[in-house]
Amino acid sequence: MRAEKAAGIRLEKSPTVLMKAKLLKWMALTGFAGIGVCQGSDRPNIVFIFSDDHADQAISAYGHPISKKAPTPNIDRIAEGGMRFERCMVTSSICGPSRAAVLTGKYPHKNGFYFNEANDFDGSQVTFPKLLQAGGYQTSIIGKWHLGSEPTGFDHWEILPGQGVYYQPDFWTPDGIHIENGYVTDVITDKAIQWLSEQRDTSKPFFLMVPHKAPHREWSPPVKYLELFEGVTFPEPATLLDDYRGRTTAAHDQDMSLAITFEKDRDLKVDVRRPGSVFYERVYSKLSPEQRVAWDRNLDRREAEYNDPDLKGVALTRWKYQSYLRDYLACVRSMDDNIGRLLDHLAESGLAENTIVIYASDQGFYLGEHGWFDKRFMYDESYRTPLLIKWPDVVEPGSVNADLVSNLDFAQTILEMAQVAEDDSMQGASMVPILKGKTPEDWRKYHYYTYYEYPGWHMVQRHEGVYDGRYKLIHFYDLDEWELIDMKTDPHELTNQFHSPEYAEIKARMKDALVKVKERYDVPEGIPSPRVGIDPMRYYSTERKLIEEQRAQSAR
Ligand code: SGN
Ligand code: CA
Repeated sequence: MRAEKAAGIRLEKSPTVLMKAKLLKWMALTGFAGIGVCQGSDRPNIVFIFSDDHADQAISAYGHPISKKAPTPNIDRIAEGGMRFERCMVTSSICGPSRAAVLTGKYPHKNGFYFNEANDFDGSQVTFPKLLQAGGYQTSIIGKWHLGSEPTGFDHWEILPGQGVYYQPDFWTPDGIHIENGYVTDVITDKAIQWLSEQRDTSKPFFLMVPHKAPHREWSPPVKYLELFEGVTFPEPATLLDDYRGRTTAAHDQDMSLAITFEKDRDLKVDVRRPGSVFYERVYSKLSPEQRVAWDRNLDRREAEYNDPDLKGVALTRWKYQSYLRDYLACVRSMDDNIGRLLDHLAESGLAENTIVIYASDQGFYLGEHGWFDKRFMYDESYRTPLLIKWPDVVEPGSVNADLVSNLDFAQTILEMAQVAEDDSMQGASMVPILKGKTPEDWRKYHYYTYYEYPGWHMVQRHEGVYDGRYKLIHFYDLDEWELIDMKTDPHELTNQFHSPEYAEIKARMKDALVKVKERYDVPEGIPSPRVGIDPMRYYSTERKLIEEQRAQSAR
């Protein structure tokens, strides 16, 4: 069996695990009772591991130079045993809207969730977990939720309130909120394994969603990985020092650059051992005495480096980039370890053979490309999200797909995997034929993107756009500025071809495509900005706020 072989790559390493798995398989085949290997159903179990802000540049299965220095062997196991998607495009590159799209299979104008923390997700609407439940699945979610309202459609839920924290995290459950000792990625994984082994109803197939906080800002690694990448120099992206020449006002005026936005007492973790610093409030004040000793050593080193008088200008930006990647990738490493633990548990318990494993992030992320961190823009690094699916005996191990798929498709895909009917209101399509190696003739040729959160964190203008796998048309409609990008000749997205005569025909085709996709998804014209009247100053970073204040003063 193909998938067994893939699982065997790991199993071979441990003869006990192998024996245990074989025994469990025999018990399941012979109907030996009481072991919980999907009795009562031949439908697959589904484990959906969902991370936060994990760029595919930081997954070694995707082969990017950064990941060569910080490999992810366990996430790669999912790719090796299944399909790796190269063009999974998000509906909106931001947490809440992405999660709402995943649950409902709909764009924001249909599910009502336009931007983070704006409103609570309307949990009374149809979601795929509810349909799974009605279809006989047991459903569970353990980890980040970030949709405000209480989860619906889950038999079991333990979620991080809001963004969650890295150390000693709170968990919100139907019984209230309580604190757990430990590092968030470890705790989520412990809970997921515990649910699988002790709490679930073994008479039913299950759907388990494991959404991690990592590697979200403020990128705080566990103590054991604080020094993991000390002395490692990560390759810089070609556009680290991008000057946005030729691009729209939106690219110039964002507040998400390493040079300006990256905050000293939050992101650089310098001068943070005092109440009032963001890092103190969110991380340092939560550390146990032993954890504090390790962090103090690490913080001393950062401060010494930062205080070098020669560290300024471009050298400082470069140093920030290295510091950022060390933290980000150490969080990824711990997540990868934990994903390995979860995969091992599935193998050891005999569940792996009948369990589909999906790995995705809520969106991609900038790892220094265009001089940025964060996401939001329709440029590739944040518009794309990683997607890996291992489906034993169905998906060809090690396969790669480049169709335009989307987080919009996850709901219908999971429902078809579970043989549960989709809801007519869903706007995506099931990827099951693609997973079986046959892309339907009428698969989407154009993907529609939309982003609404302005003013807001990082000050990215509202925009929408359409992408055909090569050309990308972006409209910053509040500014009425357009960008047309040719990803083939300009993979770093540095040249706006919107006004180039040689692109006139392509521009016309893409404009027409934008009108058509909007018709198809029933997007109303001129959705009013949901954030009118919000003071942008509230969202500017410390340094950018100073710049804005100086600007305002000299204009007076
Ligand atoms: C927080 C972060 C932002 C980030 C948003 C959205 N600020 O507000 O940097 O863009 O979350 O992230 S922080 O001070 O909390 O670090 S998302 O993943 O939830 O969309
Ligand atoms: Ca996110």
